[in-house]
Order: sequence, then structure tokens, then C-alpha cells
Amino acid sequence: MKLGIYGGSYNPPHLGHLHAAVAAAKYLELDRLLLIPAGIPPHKQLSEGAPEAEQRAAMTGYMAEQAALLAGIPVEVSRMEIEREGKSYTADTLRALREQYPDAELWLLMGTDMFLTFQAWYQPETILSLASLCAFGRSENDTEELFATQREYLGKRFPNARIVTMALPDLVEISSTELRAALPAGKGGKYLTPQVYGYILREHLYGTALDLRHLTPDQLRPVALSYLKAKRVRHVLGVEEEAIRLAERYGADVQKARVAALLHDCTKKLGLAEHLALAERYGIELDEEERAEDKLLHSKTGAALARAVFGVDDEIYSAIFWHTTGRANMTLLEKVIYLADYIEPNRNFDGVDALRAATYESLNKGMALGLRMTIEDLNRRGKQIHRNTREAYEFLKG
Ligand code: DGI
Ligand code: FE
Ligand code: FE
Repeated sequence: MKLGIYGGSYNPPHLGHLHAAVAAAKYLELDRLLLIPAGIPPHKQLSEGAPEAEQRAAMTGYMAEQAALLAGIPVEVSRMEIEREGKSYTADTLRALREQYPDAELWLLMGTDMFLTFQAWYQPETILSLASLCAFGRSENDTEELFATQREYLGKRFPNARIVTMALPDLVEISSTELRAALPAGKGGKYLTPQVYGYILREHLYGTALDLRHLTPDQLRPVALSYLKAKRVRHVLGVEEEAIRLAERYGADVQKARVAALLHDCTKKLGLAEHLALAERYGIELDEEERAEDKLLHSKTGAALARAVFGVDDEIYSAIFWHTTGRANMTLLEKVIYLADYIEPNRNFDGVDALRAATYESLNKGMALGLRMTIEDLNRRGKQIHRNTREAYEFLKG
């Protein structure tokens, strides 16, 4: 197994890290990649809104999920340096990983600066006896010249070293220091994955101070996406796009449709126990069927979270609340969200085009067909039809 190891402060993890990690994973044909946030001693974190180690680990986790999707291999965050007392040395980290993965081929990934000062690290010969190096830089001539010189120098000084350098033509050169300085003014988001940016905004890190209860859809978007698993991001963006189209066509409030779409699945990644705890906390009554099926719970707990954290109004609340089952006598916005969720551009199940056509003919035709398809699908899979689904269908089919 080829195991990549990519350490850094990740303060914060940004697109430069992401693109480099994905490119190196592909180039080296890694089987697995570990991202290792460095343990930064607390006295170094005196600046305004500086993240705790836990928060850096959380942000790195978002980036890891995204990297895994793009690279097609498992990418995980290792907490070993965060949990280790005192300053962490790469040599110690590699020794620990060698024990944990005795048969793996270890590849240490690093950017230009790290590579060019490598001989000054703690125990470079130990590092090179445990792992191969892969350094990446921008594909400008000066980088390649510097790289070649350093490769030769290290090769002479450490004859058994295995060193690969790679040029990344579209490497985003980002200074974390400049990025941190830009964030309080509402800039810098474009250098981050939306989920990392959203996490920063919702935790008020780096001096950002957005009021989560008064966000424009553009401000809300990254924050809402930070509640999702990375693989669900595309779906939710698709629902927003479809909800705008349907709202415009049928005269619903476009801004409300966008907010409801962005938040409709915000608790989807939670487990049953977490749903039940939220339902308890926000006084949502549940029947037996709902208690047993988290798919029926996420719309209700999602509505509760959207109200508690983002202060959404009753119309948006109920559009989220009813988006999975529907109900009898639905509002315009409820139908828009139910159907946008069903037919957004990334959906590709059998019959989706017929459902799109019906929806653009009339919302009620779309609803009747969508509900019928859901009921047929649940029947095929031997699942119970919830009373609200049945009532929604009975109400419309006439
Ligand atoms: O959250 P999404 O996957 O984007 O979509 P959704 O909220 O519409 O959830 C769809 C799932 O919910 C799908 O697996 C079917 C399930 N579902 C919808 N109505 C009912 C239902 N499951 C049961 N058991 N009973 C229902 O009436
Ligand atoms: Fe949903
Ligand atoms: Fe959805």
C-alpha cells in the first residue's frame, strides 16, 4: 500500500493544499492519504478568533472529504500531532506511522518552502530512511531550477533518499497569513472550499463576525453547505438552482425558495440518536414510524435547526419540514421545495424526465406524479408509506 502523508498547520486548510493533495495522490498513485494538522502550542494562538486545534482538525476534515471525492481514495485526518505533547517532529510522526503501517510505502508530501529547507529539519536522514519525498511547486522555470538544484544536493547528501518533484501548473499559491488577514473583511472565501469557508463563518473564526440570523443567500450558501457530507453538496446546489427556476415560473418568493433549498437537508448527515435529541430539544412530536426511520426525521429536525440557528420564518420552516413526505393542502413554497428536491439537475432515476415535464406543466401535476412515484417505489422496497405521504397524494390525485 502506498500511503501519502501531508502535514501542515492547516490554519486554515485552503485550495492550495487541496489541489496539491489531489494531484500528488494521482501522480504517485497513492492508495490512501493522511492529512496531519500540526500541534500548534496554545501560546501561539493569541490572535483574534484563532481556531482551537479541534477546529483546525474539523476544517481539515472537510477538506479531506473533498479530497477523497476528487482523488477517489480514502483521505483521513490524523490527530496524532494534535494529541502529542509539545512540539511535533516529522521524524517522530513517521516512526509512529511506520509502526502502525509496517508494510506501507510511506510518501511524505510537501510544498516548495519545506522542500528547499529540508536539510535543516530535525533528523532529515531518519525521515528519508522511513519515507520517500514528494515535493510540489508551481511549474515556473525558477521553481524547476531550484527544485533540480535541491534534488541534486539532497541526493548527494542522502544517497539512499527517494525524492520526486512535481510541477502543478494550476497550483494556487496562497499565503495563509494573507488569507487570514483578508477574512474579516469578507474576502478570501474563493481560496477555500465552500464547506471550510462556511465552517469559518459559522464558528466566527479569524475575526469574521457574520450574524447567522441575517444572511443573504450568497452568505448563507457556504454556511449551509458546511452542514453536509461533501458528496451531498452538489445535490443541494442543484436544489437551489431548480428552486429558483420553479419559484420564478410559479410566482413563489425566490429568496425564500433559495434559503429553504440551501437548508432543506441540513441535518441529513446526523444519525438516529442525534435526530431524536434534536426533536426532543425543539419539541417536535414524532410518531412511531418517524422514530424508526431517520429519512423521515431529517426534514423535521432540519426545519428546527434552520429556525434555531438561522432564524428562518414560518414559510421557510414549513417548506423544509414537509419536503420529504409532503402533506395535504401544501403551500406554494412547500411544493416548490418538494419538487426542486425531486427533479434537480443531478437527479437521474428512471422517470425523472417525465416528472420534470409534469412539474413544468403544472406544480400540482408534478406533485401528484412525484408522490405516486414515491409510493410505488416504497411499495416495491417493502417500506411503509407514511400517513402524510398518503394524505398528500389523496389530496391531489382528484
Ligand atoms: O433527502 P433527499 O434524499 O434529498 O430526499 P428526501 O428528503 O425526499 O428523502 C427521500 C427518501 O425519503 C427516500 O429514500 C424515500 C423516503 N421517503 C419519502 N416518503 C416516505 C419515505 N420513506 C418512508 N418510509 N415513508 C414515506 O412516506
Ligand atoms: Fe431531504
Ligand atoms: Fe434533498
